[in-house]
Amino acid sequence: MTSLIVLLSVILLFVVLIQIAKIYEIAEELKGEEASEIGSADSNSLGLLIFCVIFFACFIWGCLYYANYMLGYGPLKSASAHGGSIDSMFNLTAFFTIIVFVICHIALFWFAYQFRYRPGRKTLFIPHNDKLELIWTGIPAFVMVILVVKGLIAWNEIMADTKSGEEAINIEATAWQFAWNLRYSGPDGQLGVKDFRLIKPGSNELGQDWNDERNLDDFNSDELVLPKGKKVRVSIIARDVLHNFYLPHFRVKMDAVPGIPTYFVFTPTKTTEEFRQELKKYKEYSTPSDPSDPNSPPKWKAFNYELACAELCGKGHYSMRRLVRVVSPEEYEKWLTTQKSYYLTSIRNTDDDPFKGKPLGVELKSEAEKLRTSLKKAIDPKNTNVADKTLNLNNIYFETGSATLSKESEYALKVILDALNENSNLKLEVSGHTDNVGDPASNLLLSQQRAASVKSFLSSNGIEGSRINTSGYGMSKPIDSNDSEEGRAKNRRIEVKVL
Ligand SMILES: [Cu+2]
Repeated sequence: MTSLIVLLSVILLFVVLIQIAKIYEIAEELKGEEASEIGSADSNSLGLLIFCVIFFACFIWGCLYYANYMLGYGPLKSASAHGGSIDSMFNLTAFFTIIVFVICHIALFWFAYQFRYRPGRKTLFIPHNDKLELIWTGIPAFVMVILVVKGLIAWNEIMADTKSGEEAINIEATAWQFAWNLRYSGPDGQLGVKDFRLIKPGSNELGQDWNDERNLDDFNSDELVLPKGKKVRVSIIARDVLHNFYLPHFRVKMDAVPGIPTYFVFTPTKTTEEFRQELKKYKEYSTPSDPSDPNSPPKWKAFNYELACAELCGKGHYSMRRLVRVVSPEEYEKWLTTQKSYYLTSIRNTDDDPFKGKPLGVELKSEAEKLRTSLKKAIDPKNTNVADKTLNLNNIYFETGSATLSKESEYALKVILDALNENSNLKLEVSGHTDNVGDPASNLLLSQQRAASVKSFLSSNGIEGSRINTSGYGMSKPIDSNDSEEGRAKNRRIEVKVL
């Protein structure tokens, strides 16, 4: 029924329109052709003129109304060191094009009005004019040259890569449908190598080669955290289709191409908090961030920098948004200490780990640092806590069943050696312990020999023998149960005691 009424209404509307057109035609015939043409030319050209005025009024209003929402204006000034030159390029281009835009439109509408139809008025026909040709080719060419030269200078400046040895934060952004993987280089400052053949969904999304030591400290982060005032180099790559690494507030935008790594170097100049304070000054950003909830925090407070994929890479494209947080260098250092290497947390000692069951340089180094701290505490004469005076050197390794020190032990031994060299009054007791596997008498002998090995290492590095006592306790002083492999491993140990 409803659709029948709609159909009838549409038919009726057509009939009415046809009738109106007929009435108009008859009225025009009565007026005479000439007068009617003059009349319609007058009203049309006046209409165009009014349209022109309204058009420019809307244009100016739009510019003013949206100024504080546009990148580069109001509070949205660039938050990176190079961003200013992109903004000034944009403004320069806008300056020239707006001049042409305004002149062209005023001329277009004014000509339509000025030269509207009049009986006997003839069109002026100019077949060729060298001067005109020269003007309208020469001026745009000149302006183009200015824009291109200025643009090239800015481009070369912005795209300058970091020099080798230059300090920069190295990050890799890998895009796929529909996510980003953000990999930081870790303490060594270098990203480890990858091979697409090593990609293993779920455990090795990037195809990192664990045999490359630079990979071992790399870590991943959901959020892009950057320090203010430090150079950041992002290498950008995609795994499937074209994506685009876009940080609008930093004027960073670069395609992520499968198979061809691209990069961008930039320096953030405003922390997230500083940018929020900038926004706070503008009334546009004082309204609730959630329009449906008047009690939600204002827009400036809810603001975050963001990373977007600026390539229409598929239907889940919008979900590639990531938050970006710029903090002070101190806060960044603090954040770094909370980040865990992907290898150490997810790969270490699994079947994918080429170093499974073997001690690792990075681990030994960090253990040695811990030992250095606790040894300092043990040596401190003000510290009278007896428990602090005995240290378990859990990074001393011997060849199985023998007293020969293996190379990995050097990290821990070096710490002991340093302490003895720095504190000439320091005397130590080195004691060996074993688990309960095997014959007690030979275990006792082994523990004594192992303690002696440590002493001889220290002596061979210039430490007087009288400063080090050694003893072996065999299996008599376990610190854990001997029923599990883990417990037995803990019981096989070397201890030092500050005397
Ligand atoms: Cu994408």
